[in-house]
Parts: sequence; structure tokens; C-alpha cells
Amino acid sequence: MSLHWNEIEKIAKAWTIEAGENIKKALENPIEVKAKSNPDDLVTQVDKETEQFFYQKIKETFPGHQFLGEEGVAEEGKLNSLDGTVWIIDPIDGTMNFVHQRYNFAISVGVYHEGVGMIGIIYDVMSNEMFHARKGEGAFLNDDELLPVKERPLHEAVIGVNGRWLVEERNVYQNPLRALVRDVRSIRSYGSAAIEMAYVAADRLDSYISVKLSPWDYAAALVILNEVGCVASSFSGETLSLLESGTVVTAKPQLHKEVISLYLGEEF
Ligand code: 2AM
Ligand code: CA
Repeated sequence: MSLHWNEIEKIAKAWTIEAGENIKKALENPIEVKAKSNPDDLVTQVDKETEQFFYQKIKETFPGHQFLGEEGVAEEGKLNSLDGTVWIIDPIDGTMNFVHQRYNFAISVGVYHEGVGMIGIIYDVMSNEMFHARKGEGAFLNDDELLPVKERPLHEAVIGVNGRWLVEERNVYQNPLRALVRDVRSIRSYGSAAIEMAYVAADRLDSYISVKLSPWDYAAALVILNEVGCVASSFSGETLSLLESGTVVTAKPQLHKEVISLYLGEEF
């Protein structure tokens, strides 16, 4: 069984590197950008081609596996169960960075078996940093093993959060988030949830918080975070769904408890 997952992990990493090379090549030409749900929600032909690349590879190599991707290229339509082995993929996490900066975006690949996270890969394409983990085998940044995380008190914590959530009037969490941002040492916003959660695992951030993420944003991150002893849940402390979007708080365990009990866990 463990050899099986070892093989799948090797294949998944090789495909991720190849997809990254294709994305770098695509950046040599103009990128065609379209808006999705709103004018700031962007998608490019590279997002779609990259998802298609993974979908084809998975269907050819593992015809019995299921597929969930942000751009919805799967011919079988929407995923509605986590039965068997499921690949959950964000072809480009941080599309706005991809378009505006040509930097700070990642390919995120999570592989789950009967709902349990087995493999997580977050590949920051331009910085050549691959964060990866296999269940029970530790987490790595390229060839270096990541250490189990050490706690830092809340007032010394640096957390990843998108500043928009602090000024968005319709966001019911605006006030508790503002209180949290006042109390921590500082905040950072990199524009790619996958990279920010990988940074929590690598101890570059103490926590990452978002009012809305989707399964493809965090599927890979959950596997990596778990291996270094970090915790992830919704703002009310529930396990994250792999089929629905929602609020997300990831952090070192003690900090996670404090953020939920003192700031985000109550109804406001
Ligand atoms: P994306 O680039 O794959 O869309 C930006 O703060 C982060 O939030 C990115 O990881 C982005 O992923 C994600 N994101 C942006 N809009 C989102 C939405 N409506 N639902 C879920 N995730 C979103
Ligand atoms: Ca995406």
C-alpha cells in the first residue's frame, strides 16, 4: 500500500513540474484574461490548459480516480462524493498575481483516498519552491524536511489575511477580523492562499485566515499542514469540507484555538 502512494506521489510531482514548465513557456506570449463571477475574479487560457493537462494525465494513468478542479474541465461534471481516490487541483492559485506580477502563484495538487488526505503538493512555479507531503511521511520544502512548528504568542504572531476583508462592509467578520489584526504583531497578504498556507507549514507565517476559500485552494495545504502539527478549520471550528466553499483558519494549534475562541468563533 505504501509503495502504491509512493509511486503516485512521484508521478504527481513529475506532472506538477511539467505543468510548471508549460506555464513558464506560456508566459513568453501574451496571456488572454477573462473575468468570471465578477470583474476581479480572473481566469486565463493557461489556467484551463493546465487543468486540462492534469485531467488528461489522470484519466489515462488512473482511469478509476475522481477529479475536482477549479475550472471544471472534468467531463463527468461536478464531484459529489469523496469515494475512492480523488485528485483536487487548482491549476493556478493566485491568478491575479499570475496576470499582474507573473510571480507568486502556485499549482496546488491534493490526492485524497476515501476522504483522507494522502498527498499534498504546492508548487510556487517562479520561485521553484515545492512544498510537499505524504500522509505520515513528513512535509518538505524541496529536499529539506520541515520541522514540527513551534508556537508563538498571539501578540507576536504574523498572520496572512487579505486586507479587503477588513474594509468589506458586507463581511460579517469585519469587526472580529479588525480586532485580531490590531492584536497580532503584523499581517501579510501574498495573494495566493495555497502559498500562504504552505508558508504557515514552513513557519514563515503563524496563521492564514480567509472568509472564503474553496476545496481546491486548501486540499493540498491540509496534507502539508497536518504533517507539521498545524490545524485547519472553519471560523466556527468545524472540519473543512472538500465539496463546499467556506471560511478558513489555519494556524499552529494553540494560536488556532485562541483565534477561534477569542475572535472568530462567535456570531457577530
Ligand atoms: P485563485 O487565484 O485560484 O482564484 C486570493 O486572496 C486567494 O483567494 C487566492 O488563493 C484565490 O484563488 C482565492 N480566491 C479568490 N476569490 C475566491 C473565491 N471567490 N472563492 C474562493 N477562493 C477565492
Ligand atoms: Ca485558481
